[in-house]
Amino acid sequence: MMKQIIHHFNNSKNILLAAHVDPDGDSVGSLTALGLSLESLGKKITLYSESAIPAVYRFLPASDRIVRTINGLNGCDVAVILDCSNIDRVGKAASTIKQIPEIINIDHHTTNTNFGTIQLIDTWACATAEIVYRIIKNIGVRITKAIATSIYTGILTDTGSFRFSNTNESAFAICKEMVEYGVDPSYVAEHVYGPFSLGRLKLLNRALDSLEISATGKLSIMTLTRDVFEKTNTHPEDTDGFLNYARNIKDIKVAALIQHQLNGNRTEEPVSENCYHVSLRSDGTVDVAAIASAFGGGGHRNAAGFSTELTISEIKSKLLKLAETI
Ligand SMILES: [Mn+2]
Repeated sequence: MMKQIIHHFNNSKNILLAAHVDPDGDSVGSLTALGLSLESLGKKITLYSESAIPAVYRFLPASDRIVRTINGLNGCDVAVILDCSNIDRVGKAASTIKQIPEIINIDHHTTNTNFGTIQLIDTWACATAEIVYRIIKNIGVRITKAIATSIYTGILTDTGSFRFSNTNESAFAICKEMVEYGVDPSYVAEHVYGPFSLGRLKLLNRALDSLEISATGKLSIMTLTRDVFEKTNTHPEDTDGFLNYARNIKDIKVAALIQHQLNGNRTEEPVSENCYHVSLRSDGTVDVAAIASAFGGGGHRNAAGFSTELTISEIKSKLLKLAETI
């Protein structure tokens, strides 16, 4: 697979790289790291993310070059889809991207559907950025500080700062190497975990206030509706990390956050009025990817999610029913 991918990169002229909607640090970091690497080989690159890049990741080099729309194929001969369990995760452009002759699927989700013409899926990788790192090493690109910062950020954020169960030896080894290439860990942390806005603190307050615990004591549910985002002048990206509080409660095995789907931070184009996004986190003993799959979503064993048009009370009663079995 690695050989085939490098062969395709070497023989291509014009490469489209795409992240998933509502991108996280791994998705954005993988996008900019691989994009800058391919550009250094003389390739024309297009970096694509349907959603705006969350403010905390806008410090990443080349993040300002990520486009939110593509007009046709523009001569792209290869597409690279990063950190997406299925191709529709790239959003509306999926149907256009599907027409690109070579589609390379690079991911670490256990729920990956094996889409594309070439797959490089490693569910043991701590982050897609780990797989991107291996590709970059294999192509022989010189790792600049910009590329290193992108890889470091992908691994740092996807491992929850080396706390989650996907934190492996490579996470430390690669990040150590990235620091040798000039990454400044405190600079990255300042941006990624930087000071909260007042609105975000108020949103956290509302989220904690909404906490409900199942009768079994094993499931916690937080709920945030559209009006709360409006009142606190915040966006869905501001809920990043909230689930850690709900999951860290004693005896809790699964934490859920139900929020109005506001189409990422693109509040200008809301999705259907009553669509909710549910994020799930596990303490490691429950496979939340399986729960999310039952609702048509996906993810990892310990972090997954799904979108649904069920009402809040329907979602809660389904989740509470599930809680009786965990
Ligand atoms: Mn990831």
